[in-house]
Parts: sequence; C-alpha cells; structure tokens
Amino acid sequence: MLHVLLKLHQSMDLSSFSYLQFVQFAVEQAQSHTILSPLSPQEKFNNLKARDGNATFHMLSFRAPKVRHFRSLCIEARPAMQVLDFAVLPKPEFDLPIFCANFFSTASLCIVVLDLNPLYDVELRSDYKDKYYKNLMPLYQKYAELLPWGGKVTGESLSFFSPIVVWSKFNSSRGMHQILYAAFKDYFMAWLNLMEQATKEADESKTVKNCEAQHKYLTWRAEKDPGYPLLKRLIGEDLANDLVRQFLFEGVDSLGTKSFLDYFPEYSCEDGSISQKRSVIGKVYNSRPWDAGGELISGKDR
Ligand code: BLA
Repeated sequence: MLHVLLKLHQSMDLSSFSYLQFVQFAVEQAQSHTILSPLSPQEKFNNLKARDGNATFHMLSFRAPKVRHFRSLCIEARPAMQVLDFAVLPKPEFDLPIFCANFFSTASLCIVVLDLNPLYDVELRSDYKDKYYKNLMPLYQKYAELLPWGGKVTGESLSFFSPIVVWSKFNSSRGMHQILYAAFKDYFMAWLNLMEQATKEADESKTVKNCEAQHKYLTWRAEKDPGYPLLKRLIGEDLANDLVRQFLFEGVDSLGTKSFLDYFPEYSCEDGSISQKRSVIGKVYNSRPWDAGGELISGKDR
C-alpha cells in the first residue's frame, strides 16, 4: 500500500522538474572546459509559440573551437508535456561522436534516447568503436538496469546508435527523472572528456569523410526524426520544416550535396519520392543487441 501511495505521489509531483536544468548543466560544464560563443538563431525562431498557446519553446545555440553546433530545443507545456532535443555536433576536423539527448515526456510516459552517436557505423569500423566506446562500456552498465531497453527500435535507428546508447521508455516519476538527470550528466561529462582529448585530423581526406558522415546523419534526422509530426502540429508545417533544417539539423543543406535518397536509396518510391515509412528494412530490435563488452549479440541490418 505504502509502495502504491509513494508511486502515486511521485508520478504527480513533476511540476518542478524541467529539462532546462539539464541544458543549464551542460552549458555550465562546457563553459568550464571550452569557449562557447553564442550563435543567434534566425529571427523567425524568436518567440516561437505553439499554435494552441500552451507550449513554450526555449532554444540555445553556440559554437566552440572543436564544435560546429551546440544546440538545444526545449519545449515545455508543463505538466502535460516536456521535450528536450539537445545535440552537440563536432567540427569535421574531428571524428568525435555526436552528443545526443532526445527526451519526450508526458505526465505518464517518458521516451528517451541518450547517446554519443557514432560518426561511423561501429560494426563496420571496429577501430572507431574501440577508439571511443571500449572505455565507456562501464557507463552503459551503470544505467542498464535503471533505464532498461525501451522495446522495439528499428534497424535504421540502431545503425546511428552506439553500444552505450540509453534507449528507454518508462512511466514518468520523480525518481526516474532523477536517474535520467544523473545519466545525462555522466554521458555529457564523458563526451566533454572525449572532446578535450580530441586532436584535429592531420589528413585532409579524413576531414572530408567526417564531414560526409555528419551530413549523412543530419540528412537522416532531418527527414525521419520521430519528433517531426509533433512539431508540425505545434507550430505548423512550414515553421517546423525550417526549424528542423535551419536549426536542429542545420548543416543538412550546406555540409554536403547528396540527397536523402543518395544516402538511403532503399526509401525510394516508384514515382521518385521518399517513402514516408519510418523503416524499410523491417527488422526491429526488442532487446539490446550488444553485450556488456559492446560486442554484437544479434546481427544488425544496414
Ligand atoms: C519516439 N524517438 C522515438 C523513438 C526513437 C526516437 C528511436 C521510437 C520510435 C522509433 O523507433 O522511431 C529517437 N530515433 C531517435 C533518435 C534517433 C533516431 C534520437 O533514429 C537518432 C538517430 N522526440 C524528439 C522530439 C520530439 C519527440 C524533439 O526528439 C517532439 C517534438 C517525440 N519521439 C517523440 C514521440 C515519439 C518518439 C512523440 C513516440 C511516437 C512515435 O514513435 O512516433
């Protein structure tokens, strides 16, 4: 009985919790490790408001000596809904992973992706996997039970995830949000540490490859991000499209010239358009496909 009451109390007391606190932590830590220079978002994004007047948008955008775009979007309609889309995209001279925190929460449910997204497919590039993730596996183990695998995820999404990814779905509660905050802090500090150690590619051809890999990532997310339908509902199709291409995944129209179908021809429809399906491979992963050492357990589709 006490357990049930406690749970009830916890699930109701979320009003004081905000993802803005997460972003504040990341900005403060980044400022003490590097120099963040503010970038001003385009005017059309100033004072973005949801059509229904209920949700407020908070955007932040910086660059740093090793970072092309450090940006965050927080959407708050407390206590009904809170969203965080926070990413740090390195400059192409570095092959650093992309910091990715995507949290969607309502009063009852929370959907979480927290990762250091690899720039290169970790199964095709074991050198890249060893370079960045081998030493970080204890981090995933620390949260594996607290933030368990969130169930079905598509093969396509999985190819952008690393062996330390936190992919989780849970009932919103104060306790779970505290765990998520702890994980966010640990993952961000781990990323900052990698950033501090990163050295510029000596070979120009590697910079070109890093740039293409980041462009492919941005192209994927700008087209297939699961948050897009909700953004459209909140601010309308045109503004949502601009927000995605000119802010969240800025670089998609400038870092490379390849199109979505050049990178992902399997999404091509007979009339030449892009299939609206989220997945065409068809394979889903019901459980974590990597073991505690980061080795692949079940075959991953490309
Ligand atoms: C659901 N968000 C999801 C899912 C994933 C992600 C894997 C489960 C559904 C699926 O497999 O497609 C997140 N997917 C990612 C990320 C990558 C990826 C980060 O491939 C990176 C490569 N989520 C947001 C934002 C909103 C949001 C900004 O990040 C809203 C504005 C909402 N995500 C959202 C919602 C769902 C979701 C509503 C559940 C509904 C659905 O699955 O369509």
